Amino acid sequence: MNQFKTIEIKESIYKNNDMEAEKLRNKLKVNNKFLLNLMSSPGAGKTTTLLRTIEKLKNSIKIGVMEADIDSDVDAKTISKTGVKTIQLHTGGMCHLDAKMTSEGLDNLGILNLDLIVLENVGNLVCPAEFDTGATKNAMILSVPEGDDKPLKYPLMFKVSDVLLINKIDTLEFFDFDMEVIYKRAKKLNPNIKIFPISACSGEGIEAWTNWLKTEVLEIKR
Ligand SMILES: Nc1nc2c(ncn2[C@@H]2O[C@H](COP(=O)(O)OP(=O)(O)OP(=O)(O)O)[C@@H](O)[C@H]2O)c(=O)[nH]1
Ligand SMILES: [Mg+2]
Repeated sequence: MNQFKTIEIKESIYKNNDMEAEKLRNKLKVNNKFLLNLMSSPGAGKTTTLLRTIEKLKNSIKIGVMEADIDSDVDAKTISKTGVKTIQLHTGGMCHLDAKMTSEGLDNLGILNLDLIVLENVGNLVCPAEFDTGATKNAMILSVPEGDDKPLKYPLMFKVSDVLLINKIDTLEFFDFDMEVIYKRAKKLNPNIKIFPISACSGEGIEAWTNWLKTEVLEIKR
């Protein structure tokens, strides 16, 4: 039997998403909960990075995960094996989550005993950038095979993200991907963006990323 629930969530008809998102962010802060919205194109490595992150942090931080997908529960199955509280959200065809949908997901997950909740958003570099989920921080993953031109093509995603994880650096030798160029392009769009080059497969760079995340999660409790 599956260790997680699956919830069908509908697009909210609530127009004022920004207001709703701000309300959720404040509620999370008051309750000392940190919600990380993890975004990327399909296959950039959200689930693999999450597995590494859970492995590093689960002994010191209580983690819960919401897996959002149009359909399927492949990722929820993978994540639930780590033993962290997991829920699958089906968006019914929608390519993003808004604040109301996120809030509904959190209610179903049950966050009373959690410090960090990670939302693995639907794989897409466009729609999730347009809808504030109410998360404490937004993190995006760009993987090396996708190319260093992505800030030029999908600037909003880089603008709304607090963190950029450059994943699959173990493949750098096979691709024409310029690290210096990607830093320049991302920082031009968002001077405050934190950048961590990682390989979710080899584990390279994961320590710096999880140290940053842990500090942020503990900070919200102060
Ligand atoms: N070489 C290499 N492959 C990776 C790395 N991280 C992930 N992958 C591979 O990339 C593929 C996609 O990884 P996922 O973690 O499923 O990506 P995702 O972003 O969760 O995908 P969706 O949920 O479908 O959007 C898998 O075959 C992973 O093994 C990495 O650091 N290096
Ligand atoms: Mg995934």
